[in-house]
Amino acid sequence: MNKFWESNLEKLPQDVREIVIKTIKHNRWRRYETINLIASENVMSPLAEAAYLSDMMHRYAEGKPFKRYYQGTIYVDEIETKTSEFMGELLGGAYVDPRPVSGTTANAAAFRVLAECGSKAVIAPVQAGAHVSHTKFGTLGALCIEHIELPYDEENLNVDIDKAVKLIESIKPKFAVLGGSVYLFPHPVREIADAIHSVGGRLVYDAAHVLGLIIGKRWRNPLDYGADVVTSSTHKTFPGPQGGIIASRDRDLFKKIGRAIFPLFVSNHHLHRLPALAITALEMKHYGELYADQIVRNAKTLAEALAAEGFKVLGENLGYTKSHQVVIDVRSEGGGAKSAILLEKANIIVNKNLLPYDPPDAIKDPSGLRLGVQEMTRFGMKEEDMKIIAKFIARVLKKREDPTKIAQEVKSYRRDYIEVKYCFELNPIDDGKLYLLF
Ligand code: DSN
Repeated sequence: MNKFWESNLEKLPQDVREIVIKTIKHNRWRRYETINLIASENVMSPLAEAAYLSDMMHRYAEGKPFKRYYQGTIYVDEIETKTSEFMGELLGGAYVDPRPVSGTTANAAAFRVLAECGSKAVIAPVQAGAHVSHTKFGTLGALCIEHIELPYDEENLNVDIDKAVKLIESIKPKFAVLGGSVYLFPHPVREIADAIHSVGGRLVYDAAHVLGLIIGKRWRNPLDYGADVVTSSTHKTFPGPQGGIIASRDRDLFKKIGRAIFPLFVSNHHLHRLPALAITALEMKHYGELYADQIVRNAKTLAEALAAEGFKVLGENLGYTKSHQVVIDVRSEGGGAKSAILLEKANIIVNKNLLPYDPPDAIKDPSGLRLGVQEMTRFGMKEEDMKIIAKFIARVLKKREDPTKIAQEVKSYRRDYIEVKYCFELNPIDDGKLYLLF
């Protein structure tokens, strides 16, 4: 606990103090003591974090910049315009709308414009990583658009291109969705774009997990390969504030989707995200390639090191991974649920995950774990650290060492990786005190 809280906590009523203490405990544990391998998370730079905690979090600005339904938005308008410009430039030229408050909201707006209730959409097979919002259980279902999975190619852990093209030609869906939440290798964007365009449909690419890799030029930019719309969140390999964006090079389509974001799916768009997103975009302009390069090298190294420790790592024949993710089968270590809990006791945070061969109802105790290296890379970890992480994991799951003992080792290992890298050096946090931008 820092000095400010040490000397001031007692001044608070008991129930308030409890909440403050739990928040401090969470912050310390997750930011300073654990190795976080949740593939969908990241941290902002201190500067972006300070900008996020701005007065904008209290304000409203429904509508588009300079065409609002509220007064008092002049700086918000200017920052939102710049945010869209910066993100569009990073995506190799695109119109960008930063108003969706999440990737799922971005998907909802795009899907709503591309198809009506009762029509059909094809999606990447769930085994190849489709996100729940792409399915009948999530946003597609809420819009009563029928989801049809593209066929799966077990050998390549990916969409089966030939069968997918035939399926698209026969059912003529309104749109296709690629991209997702658990995928190690790029989906076949060009092939699916050509097929869907030949039947008059559109391709949506959900870049939530790989946005930072795309911007860092370590993953194909789907807009260059025929995607009509990119939806994304802004807080995974792209290390910005939690939120969403929509990008497109088709001005008419972009405008239609903009009219669906507001008023259909978002009223106010959580304005404090905007300066934080703009600052992160500029960080990624300067450091994105270096950062993305280290992420993919770290993921591959972690996969190889886990395999060397005796784990069954998916994608062995394909080089394990080209993304920030590594997926392991832990059936022989007791299953995904048990393994994830054991690792948490050792201060290693992961999530259990269905593997391509799991039945969907195994969701509570699936066979696998999904690991993402983007956050630890952001804190400066390199290939050698990945080998050490693999050893920690093996000691917990294979050698069955006491996880609470390993938790202490993880905590001291983490001490060297507290500062956020790949960002501007100015750090408005001093001795635990955050200097807000007032
Ligand atoms: N559910 C998130 C993930 O962990 O991939 C994405 O929204």
